[in-house]
Amino acid sequence: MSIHLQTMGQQSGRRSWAEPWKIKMVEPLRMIDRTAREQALAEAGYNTFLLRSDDVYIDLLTDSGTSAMSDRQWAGMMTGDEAYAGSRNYYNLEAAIRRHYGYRHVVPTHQGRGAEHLISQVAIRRGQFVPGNMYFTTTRLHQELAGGIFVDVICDEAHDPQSTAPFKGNVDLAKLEALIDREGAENIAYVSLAGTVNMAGGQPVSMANVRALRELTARHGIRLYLDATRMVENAFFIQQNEDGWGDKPIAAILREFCEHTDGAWMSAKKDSLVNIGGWLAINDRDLFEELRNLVVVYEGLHTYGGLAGRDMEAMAIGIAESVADEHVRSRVEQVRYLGELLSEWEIPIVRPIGGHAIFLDARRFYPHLSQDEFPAQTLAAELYLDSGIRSMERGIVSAGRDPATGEHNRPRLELTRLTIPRRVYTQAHMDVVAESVLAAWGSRASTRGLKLLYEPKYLRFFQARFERL
Ligand code: P61
Repeated sequence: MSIHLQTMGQQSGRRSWAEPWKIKMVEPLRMIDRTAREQALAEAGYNTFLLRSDDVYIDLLTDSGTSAMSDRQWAGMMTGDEAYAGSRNYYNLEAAIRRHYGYRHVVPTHQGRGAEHLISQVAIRRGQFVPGNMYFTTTRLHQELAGGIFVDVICDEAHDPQSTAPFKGNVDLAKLEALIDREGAENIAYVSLAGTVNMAGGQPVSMANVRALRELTARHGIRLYLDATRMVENAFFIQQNEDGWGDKPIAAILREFCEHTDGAWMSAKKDSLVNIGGWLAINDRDLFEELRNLVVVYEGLHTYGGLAGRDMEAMAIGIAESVADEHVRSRVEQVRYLGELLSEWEIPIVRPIGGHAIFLDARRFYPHLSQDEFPAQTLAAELYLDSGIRSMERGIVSAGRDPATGEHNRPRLELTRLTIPRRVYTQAHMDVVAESVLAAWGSRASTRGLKLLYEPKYLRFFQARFERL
């Protein structure tokens, strides 16, 4: 194999550009030696969630809450108004959400799953169906805990890591229509649409698809709610790859997309560049009244929702920063830089390259391992052993068990996610990561799988333990 590196610009057939920021404060990294890594991993039950972060070198577990805040966000923290009720920072947050997402009523929550809990409790009647564009772990769990039955209506291409369709997050409207015909519109709680589909590899939804979805759901009187967690990144893909959007700013595309939906929930720990925070926003006044009543039971008063005033201020500023075109471009293109390097070395990853992470196709790393030997969990362990890089399993462990039968859910996708925090790592870090993946690829034939020793009841991937086979 001839290996030749290409600059970011060469990869995209144009002159290079650089991050639209410079570094003002640094956090030293530490790398422990191989023997110490072997011990740390065994103690963590071969689960990267159970490692101490002090034992991690480059942390690509998640892009959630791991972004670097700007000097303006830190300055905003100092203006925190920690009043129990009516904090000024809440009103700043409300204004930022109205301006950039366009929804009328805002309920803050401590993070995304707090919002998922509230919307699921209020909008789902026991036994109703909740169609969505592939499941997300916490989203589906809250829907199920509220008595809902999740149904995957994403397009077939999403389940194929090698399909290069540009909008693999799209809902298959025929699948949705068939569900409505079969079960009746009154038995559909709402359609749960995620902007960039995390479990599919960060794949976007097109503007054409959300418009058509809006038309279909409106015809049946069904509500359409958006998981806006990485919707800014979705807007970037529309700008780049959908006809008619190339000259529109990200901010305008985001607004237009949201206009086709009735409300949204958000984990602001991703797109919005904060370490903690979330919200729920909705246009319907009556539903809002119910939500803002429920938030006081589980999160906190409706003007803080489990957050400090300073956290809401950082979020309000982060929202405005997050929609700047040059920011989004540099964020998504850094992910792409890593992906193109790996592709050039013929390492199997999910294509097209998504917005927040590179997803390694663990089935093609380890064709000799059955899904019960946890190939993606194994690959995450191998990367850590090689270099101290932390990644995350997104396969059979993450998919959990069928609540009705108790059997493993068996997703077609068996992926290991290298998730890139925003504004944190440099291109040199990406090179180090790529070389570690290459090392794991080189030793793939002799890699043995894992055996599951323990799994907790909810969201098992966070706390499950394994041993080497
Ligand atoms: C992540 F392993 N994501 O990707 P909260 N919707 C979407 C998310 O990506 C999301 C939430 C809602 C995480 C953190 C995490 O199985 C896992 O603020 C599209 O985390 O409560 C979170 O937002 C929930 C990691 C969550 C996981 C669940 O890394």
